[in-house]
Amino acid sequence: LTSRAPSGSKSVIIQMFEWTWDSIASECANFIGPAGYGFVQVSPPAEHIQGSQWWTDYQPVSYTLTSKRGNRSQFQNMISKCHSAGVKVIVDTLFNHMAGIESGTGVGGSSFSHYNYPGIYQTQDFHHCGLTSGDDISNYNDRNQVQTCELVNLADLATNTDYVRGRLAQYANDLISLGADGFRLDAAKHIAAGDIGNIISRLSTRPYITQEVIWGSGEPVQPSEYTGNGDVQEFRYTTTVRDAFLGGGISSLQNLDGRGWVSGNQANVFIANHDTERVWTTHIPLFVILFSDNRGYQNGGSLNINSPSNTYITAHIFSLAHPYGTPTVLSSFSFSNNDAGPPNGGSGTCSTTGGSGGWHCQHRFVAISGMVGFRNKVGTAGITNWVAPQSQRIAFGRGSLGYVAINNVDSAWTATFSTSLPSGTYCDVISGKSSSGSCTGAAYTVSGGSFTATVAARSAIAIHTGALGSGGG
Ligand code: LAG
Ligand code: CA
Repeated sequence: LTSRAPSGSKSVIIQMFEWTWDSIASECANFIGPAGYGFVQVSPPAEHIQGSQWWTDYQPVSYTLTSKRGNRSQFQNMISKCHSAGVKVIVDTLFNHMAGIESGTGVGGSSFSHYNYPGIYQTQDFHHCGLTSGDDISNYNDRNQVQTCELVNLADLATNTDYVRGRLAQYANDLISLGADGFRLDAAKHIAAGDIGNIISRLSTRPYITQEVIWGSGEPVQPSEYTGNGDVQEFRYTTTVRDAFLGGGISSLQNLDGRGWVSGNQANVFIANHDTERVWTTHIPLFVILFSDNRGYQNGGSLNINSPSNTYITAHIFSLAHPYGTPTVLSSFSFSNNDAGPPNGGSGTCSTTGGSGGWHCQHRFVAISGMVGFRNKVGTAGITNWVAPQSQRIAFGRGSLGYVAINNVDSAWTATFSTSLPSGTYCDVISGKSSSGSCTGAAYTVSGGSFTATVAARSAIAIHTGALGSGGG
């Protein structure tokens, strides 16, 4: 029904969290396009409440395209610049709700109050679930509460009505008219899957759709209900990969289909997003990870840039090497409190291979951008030559196109790996790249179906046929 991220070339998404439209336009041209990323996912563009916190964006007050990230013409210019660089644009979109605060004026000057958005929505256009005090969701085991009560007091749109469906489709069609290629549907779990299906049936194109449906143990609303609409963000992947890298063992990650998760070709996956990175800021004792299912972390938590032993990086390498799901890489900023907005007024800045001025620019990390080239090259090739000599050491090929080894222990791993890669010299894309036929980092020579390498402690190596160490190969 919906168009999907291409499963072969250029399928990797970057979540450009809080980047302004002008700064994304520049970054598409300067780095993102040339590096081979397929998509940027941009923060919500609709007019929202005022405030310095990042989360003002999740409280829309009108569908005027004026946000902290720029105006309509800047938004359109960003899409056109990204398209020129070969990068598609996914827009974070709020179909579930409007603002939660009682009244005010949005960043574009629109006045509003709770349940009254002049010219757009009035009281009758919202669910007033009448099931809980204050109409707030309190019990995730009650489907009606989850989908018709209010998520943290956010005015819950009556997405079961023709008018609201039509108005949301009109907004999405406006974004499509400006070139939007896809939508991340915020809080999709809080909208009946059929309501989403109706809204997207009204769209003028078949955009890429990824739906935020956070799985919760025993809950009635399941991610599988949403696959008819498009991709689903599979949060069980995020927590499973976290737990494996932090102690459970990465050898358990070979087969990710067949676990009851949405299938890999319907999953959008990430090591962290903007919600989960905000929870896990200190080292959590191992016993908590292993023996507590109810960790109390918002959205289940995840690895983040402060995770121990380089696991944030090695987990990204795994995510980009493994065929399960369409991967999103979060590109975010450092913060000392969970509410803080981005540095530099949201104008993103990077150094050559990382961040600057408070921005992380994870998408520029050598290991991550190198693995984007790997993923683009290996396409849909299956896992081959999987070995896991220890629970925290894995290596595998992707057909005869690529090979990766991940060493998640504190000592170096020297081994001879069997591979179906053709004989030749390959550049390790974790430590460098291929430049004019030579490697800026390590190089490995495959001969007669094997190669020997030393994988440093808490690190990885990756080689593929798109990054050769000499002109031959
Ligand atoms: C999402 N996915 O379902 C977003 O990924 C997540 O970032 C959003 O929460 C949430 N759903 C609503 O779109 C964020 C912040 C919340 C914030 C909310 C609205 O994590 O903390 O709530 O955006 O701005 C804030 C206050 C609440 C208050 C609410 C309404 O923290 O205390 O009740 O605003 O005024
Ligand atoms: Ca709802």
